[in-house]
Amino acid sequence: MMTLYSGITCPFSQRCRFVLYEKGMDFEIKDVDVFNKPEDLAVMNPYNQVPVLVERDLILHESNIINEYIDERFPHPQLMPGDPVMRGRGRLVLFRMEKELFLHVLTLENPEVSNKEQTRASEAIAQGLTMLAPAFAKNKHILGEDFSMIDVALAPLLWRLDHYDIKLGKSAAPLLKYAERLFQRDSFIEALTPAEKAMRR
Ligand SMILES: N[C@@H](CCC(=O)N[C@@H](CS)C(=O)NCC(=O)O)C(=O)O
Repeated sequence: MMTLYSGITCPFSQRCRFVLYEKGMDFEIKDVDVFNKPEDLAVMNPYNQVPVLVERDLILHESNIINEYIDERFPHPQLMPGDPVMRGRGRLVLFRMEKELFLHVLTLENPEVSNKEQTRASEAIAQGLTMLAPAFAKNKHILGEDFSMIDVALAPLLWRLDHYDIKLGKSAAPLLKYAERLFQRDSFIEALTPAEKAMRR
């Protein structure tokens, strides 16, 4: 059985919980308080961070790497595109998402950065999301019609917009509608921790 070491408010851990519940197989989630980390976390992950996935003698870290492993190990429903061209495009979108959005999420998750840096990070995210928004007037999901791993990767940020005090203008309406669709998935709801549920009322 797979065990996920997961931060109770960690957006990267939420990605992995979301995929585990999408797949619907047996797994165990061990809640980790990132401000009081268990000693063995540093043994499992040289960066001493969650999420970490353990399955027998395999230990993985990095949310997108963990999620691709789960997707290949349990192929139904398949979350990375089956077609190599679309899969390549999907990986590129994941890469850009990390560089252009989640780099700033890391700033917002870091309690040691100044208010000025936090504001700059929120503004950069707002700008990035606003650029993405018009595509959702046409497309149901990031890669088009089908829900995929790329939607999984973005969802925890969309869930935290109020929590991070990220303000979006009217032109982001299609993105917010898309977000509401994601939030209605059973797997998304099941994967939320009580602390994450409290982020949105
Ligand atoms: N790039 C990593 C980011 C993981 C990450 O930043 N985890 C944070 C919690 S959200 C953490 O463990 N922080 C504790 C620390 O860095 O000491 C991923 O995608 O898994």
